[in-house]
Amino acid sequence: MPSSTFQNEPHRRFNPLSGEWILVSPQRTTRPWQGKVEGKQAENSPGHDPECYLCPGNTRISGATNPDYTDCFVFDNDFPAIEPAGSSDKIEDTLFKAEAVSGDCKVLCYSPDHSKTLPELSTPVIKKIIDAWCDLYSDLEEKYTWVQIFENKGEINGCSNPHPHGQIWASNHIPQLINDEDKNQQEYFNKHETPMLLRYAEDEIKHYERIICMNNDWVAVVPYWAAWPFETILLPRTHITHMNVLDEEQKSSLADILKELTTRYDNLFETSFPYSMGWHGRPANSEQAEHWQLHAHFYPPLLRSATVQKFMVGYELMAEKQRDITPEKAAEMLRNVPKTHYRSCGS
Ligand code: H2U
Ligand code: ZN
Repeated sequence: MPSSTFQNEPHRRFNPLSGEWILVSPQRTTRPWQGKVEGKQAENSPGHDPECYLCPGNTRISGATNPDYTDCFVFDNDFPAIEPAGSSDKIEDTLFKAEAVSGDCKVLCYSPDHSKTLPELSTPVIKKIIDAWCDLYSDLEEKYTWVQIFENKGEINGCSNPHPHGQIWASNHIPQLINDEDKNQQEYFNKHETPMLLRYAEDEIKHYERIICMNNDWVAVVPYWAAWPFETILLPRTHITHMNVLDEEQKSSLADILKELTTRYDNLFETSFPYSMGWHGRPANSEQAEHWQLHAHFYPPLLRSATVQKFMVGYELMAEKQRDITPEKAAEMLRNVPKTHYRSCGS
């Protein structure tokens, strides 16, 4: 939907994927800021840090030593949030319901180079990360119903280590947000006989105003219903239910768009842009999954500079999520920055 109607007045937008409403207050962007100012993150880390738990050859907290890896490196999380040997215990009480969980937690180091995050890695290296995601997904979906691939980047975001890495948590239960997306996509599919996010990508391409970048296979947009200021969703342009069905060409074009999107993020405030990103696709062993469309969410916490953070507090915690700048304005800002990483300019 083109949104010229609501560019300057408070309004709410509906997120059909999560089922939530979001309050948008574009008139508020001129308010003064006297709150917390985050310190800029350290910019020049070494290629190998002897103190880093994730660098090749170093010893982790558990005492295990990392091999001298040269591509991606996967290891079992030394402090897993979910463990393989869960029981099947349940508490069925109406007000005190609980169930046991079991699963597996892995850490994926993207590269041996401690100093480079995703946008500064080459596309062949990013393609290897995508291959690693697919391999981990196939292994884990044999045993678990949900495989969550994600990356939490940046100190401001609570990430414990600047070494480029992501995580994979697999579980025998479908987590809450996935359950909501599953239900909403199913309802849409039943009514319209087409996957919601495939139709959504086609519509966004027609409107163009929220597009950041695209190629033959993928499109990155600030969703119409974005809650975080520079939130994006990365969508395939054809019907793809989950990661393992991507062919080589789609993986290469995914590497290209991941590099471009994260480069644009870094260039926006000339900082290593923090975010939480993660992949959603059809749950493992789904009998009927035509309603699912693979996608990645990026939720960056920054608001208006490298040092001013968006806090989801107050009204957001008590009532509903709220944003000031419109998704259209955010998309325009991301579209207008250069495609070449600011740290590589002139080098
Ligand atoms: P972040 O993505 O939030 O930085 O987390 C890194 C993960 O790496 C975290 O889940 C694990 C932590 O448990 N880790 C190890 O398994 N071993 C270590 O020696 C350091 C960190
Ligand atoms: Zn490191």
